[in-house]
Amino acid sequence: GDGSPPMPFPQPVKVQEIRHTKIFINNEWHTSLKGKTFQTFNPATGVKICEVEEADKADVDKAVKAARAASQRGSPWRRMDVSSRGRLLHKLADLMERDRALLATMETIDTGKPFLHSFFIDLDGSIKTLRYYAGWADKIHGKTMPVGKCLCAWNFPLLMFMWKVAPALCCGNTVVIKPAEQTPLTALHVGSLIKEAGFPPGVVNIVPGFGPTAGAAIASHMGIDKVAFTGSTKVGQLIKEAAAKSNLKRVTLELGGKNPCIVFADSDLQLAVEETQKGAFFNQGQCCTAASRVFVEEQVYEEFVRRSVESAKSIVIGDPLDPRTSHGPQIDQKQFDKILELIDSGKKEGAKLECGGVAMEDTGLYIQPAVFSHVKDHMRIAKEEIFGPVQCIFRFKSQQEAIERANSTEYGLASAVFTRNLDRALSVSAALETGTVWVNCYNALHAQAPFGGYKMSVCLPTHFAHF
Ligand code: TXE
Repeated sequence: GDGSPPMPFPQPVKVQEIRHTKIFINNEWHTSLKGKTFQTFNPATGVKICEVEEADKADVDKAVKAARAASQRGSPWRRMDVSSRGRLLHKLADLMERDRALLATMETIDTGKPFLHSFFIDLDGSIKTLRYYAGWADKIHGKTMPVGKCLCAWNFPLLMFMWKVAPALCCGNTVVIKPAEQTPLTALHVGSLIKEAGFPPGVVNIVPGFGPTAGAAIASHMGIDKVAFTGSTKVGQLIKEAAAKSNLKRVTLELGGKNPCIVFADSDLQLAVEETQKGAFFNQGQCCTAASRVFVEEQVYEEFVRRSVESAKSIVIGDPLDPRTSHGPQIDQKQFDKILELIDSGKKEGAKLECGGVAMEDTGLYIQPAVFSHVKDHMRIAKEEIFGPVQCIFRFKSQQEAIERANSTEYGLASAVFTRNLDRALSVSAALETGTVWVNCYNALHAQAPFGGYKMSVCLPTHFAHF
């Protein structure tokens, strides 16, 4: 080295007590009108973290009233000049940087994702998203929509929050946001930072609660002009239906994926093995962009499978707060059971389970990363979104065949091509029906780049990438 001491790793902080567990409306903390609470658990231990106030329809109404009032003509938020709006977003980003280790620790405790991932990926992405949109605040001319509502998934709680809230605020909207019931904690902490940053009351309101109650109230609310949602395709359909049946509010949906990678024999094989596997197993496989179908050209198929198995076996599974851990537990029992059931279906339908795919014996919802070879297109594991650490490897003969099979899905979110031939990279990229195509890499996401897709993966009526 250059003689300087090694960079210390960031460390998780000791969380004695979760301070913010209530409904956030008008920059104040409220108890639920029905007097209900729900529990949130640490998926690595199964231990309850705390109780959170549960918002229902009446609490959503209250939040919408606050958001409406905050966007009235003449309100502080409406009168604020656009560069001050940008400065507020930067201020919030500064506060998140100050609390970065705490937020990363809370995210890890609530989701089970490894601490260093929370710190370097989720927090980095959230802060950069805020700064990116802070820069847009004084450069947008045209119409804005007064009240937006957002519903978020549990796989990237903080990042999804920022993807939705930052562009909405940058345009001068007010929002009501419902975090996923599994992971409300970081959103509520950010509520306290929003107040500290100096956003006027009612600009951001946070209603922790469940889908069929609080979520459905949002989707069908007459006082909301726009809804943005990340979650399952099934619930996405319900939301668009509820929006249509109520006030035709605008809808942005970010739904599932069954994302293909095509690995040609002329690729850097080791790079392809590493990137596709990172794509399959990152965040315990709980990514809408998960690389769940890997098509490998027949000449290198056996070697690719051999190296993928070797690589899967070297993954460090363990306590997500331990910085050495690269793979944590699944989010909850429902997802855990769904994944194991799909793995079982893969074995029954004749795919070869090369390694992993079994639950770990200790406590916690751990599943050993699974590699399936000899997967056929008709199998359930080839068609359904698994949302778990399962890599499916297929064999192909010709480029045309690989493209057709990659595209034959109802989804169209992301894909990747691995080849050293630039002409081929360009022509295959153009032929793949997905919003993003990565070339010789995977999951390269940036606040500055749009994120969208084809078919049943997304529904994006605005030019903004996320909101
Ligand atoms: O999702 P839900 P779940 C996929 C993934 C996963 C499956 C099920 O395949 O295995 O979905 O996960 C809210 N009206 N993804 O059950 O139910 C709910 O409260 C309004 C992909 O967790 O879609 C939560 O905030 N809202 C995905 C959010 O929807 C409702 C991320 C997601 O829950 C609602 C997550 C209703 N009727 C799951 N019902 C991705 N694209 O990354 C539920 N919700």
